Amino acid sequence: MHNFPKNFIFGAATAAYQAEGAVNEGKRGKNYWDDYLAEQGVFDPSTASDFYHKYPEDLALCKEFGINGIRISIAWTRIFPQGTGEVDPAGVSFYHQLIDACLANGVEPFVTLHHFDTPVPLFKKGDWLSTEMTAAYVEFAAFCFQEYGSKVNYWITINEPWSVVAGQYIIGHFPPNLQYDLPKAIQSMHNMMVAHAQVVKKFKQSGQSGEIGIVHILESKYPISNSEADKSAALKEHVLANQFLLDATFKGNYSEDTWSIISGILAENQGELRTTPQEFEDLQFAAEQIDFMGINYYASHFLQAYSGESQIHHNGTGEKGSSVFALKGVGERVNNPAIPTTDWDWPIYPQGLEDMLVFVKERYPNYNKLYVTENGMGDKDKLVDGTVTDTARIDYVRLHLQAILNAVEKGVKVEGYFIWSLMDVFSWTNGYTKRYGLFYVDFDTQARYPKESAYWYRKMSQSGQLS
Ligand code: BGP
Repeated sequence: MHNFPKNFIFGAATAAYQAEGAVNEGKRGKNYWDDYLAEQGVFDPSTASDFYHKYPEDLALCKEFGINGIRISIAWTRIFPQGTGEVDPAGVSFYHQLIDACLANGVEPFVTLHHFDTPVPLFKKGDWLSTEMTAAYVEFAAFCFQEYGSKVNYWITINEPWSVVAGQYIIGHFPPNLQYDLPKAIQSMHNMMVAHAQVVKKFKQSGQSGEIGIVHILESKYPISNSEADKSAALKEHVLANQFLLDATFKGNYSEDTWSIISGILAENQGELRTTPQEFEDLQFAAEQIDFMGINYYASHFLQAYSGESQIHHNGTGEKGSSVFALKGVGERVNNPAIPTTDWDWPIYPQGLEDMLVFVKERYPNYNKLYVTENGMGDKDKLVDGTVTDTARIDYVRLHLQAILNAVEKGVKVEGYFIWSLMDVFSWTNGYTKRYGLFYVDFDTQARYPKESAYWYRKMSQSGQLS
């Protein structure tokens, strides 16, 4: 099958902090990346792709290249510089203009309320581990619904809870840079799901028009051998990174099989999960009311059993083969020689996307519909004669779109695809050398150049067929 479903969205994704730059415009407050990155002094996110000023040009490119959907996120600290309290009218008006420009160009905005960018005052209170954070987030969301609700048809509550906690509490490359703290990671995921649920409730109870969903990164996990021990390692990482969040999303609770693995991981890591009955009521409500889920998919993992202490090395430089990821009480990710990897050691495995889409349909029959809200290939692109010959990226995207069409043929409802990313953007832990865009950005001049992939994407979107 090569035909996309009718009205399929051929989109592209961005996130505020990675694209906008302009960190000193208006009264914008800091999120937790600003001081951390400044102290490190390795990457400067202050200009990024200058989307704050260049969005008219970027949206004109969308129109020209057949891109009819865009993921944007609202930077919380442009609206509430301190996370709560005083509102900055300049920030409020910026997002009106941005959303209006999307609509004027025929590009449907999918608007994310939290994409890795907690305001500093709330970060200091404990981020998603604190109840103040949840309360403030619900207020911020309600403000956005009120302000932009008449023109936004698709809202996303939170981007990738798993990546947030993996970065903050397991890998340690997101502030507060803790490592191997699985209990904090699990608690924070639960709290994020409760916050998501409260926002869904607010949205639905306010009689708002439009749809609301959440975006999860979902990477399939496979045992590297048929041994029971390796199978168990793969299952544990799957439950930790995928199923725990999916159960909360669609069941509104943690099923017995999920809970037995999560409680085992908590016990091995001397932790416990605190929950309240009210939280499960909210989760239940949201599970029944959620309109869609976005899946971000880049890679899958192969696992073997592991009995040592946790050990991780994050490959943030593109030095192939340098990654280590082993978690106490879970398992160890290993290289599968049959599967190619990117320079950042991400296994390229489209079958993992098809398997995941089918898994969601089968385990959660109430899922309603899905979008692939991020997928793409980070590479060390070279601009030659005004373009980039990014054949590897086209191959990567083609294979993943085929995997989506295979899943559609198996009855999974997938209504759109958003390539990560629209243009080259700032990568949180890899800086500017890991490029994903359909449009190359010269970060010195901020000029945009369509890559070969942009022309290929246009052909596909215009024909509605995978070529
Ligand atoms: C996702 C995030 C994006 C983006 C992407 C690529 O997890 O939602 O914000 O960064 O991954 O990741 P990276 O930039 O680390 O290569």
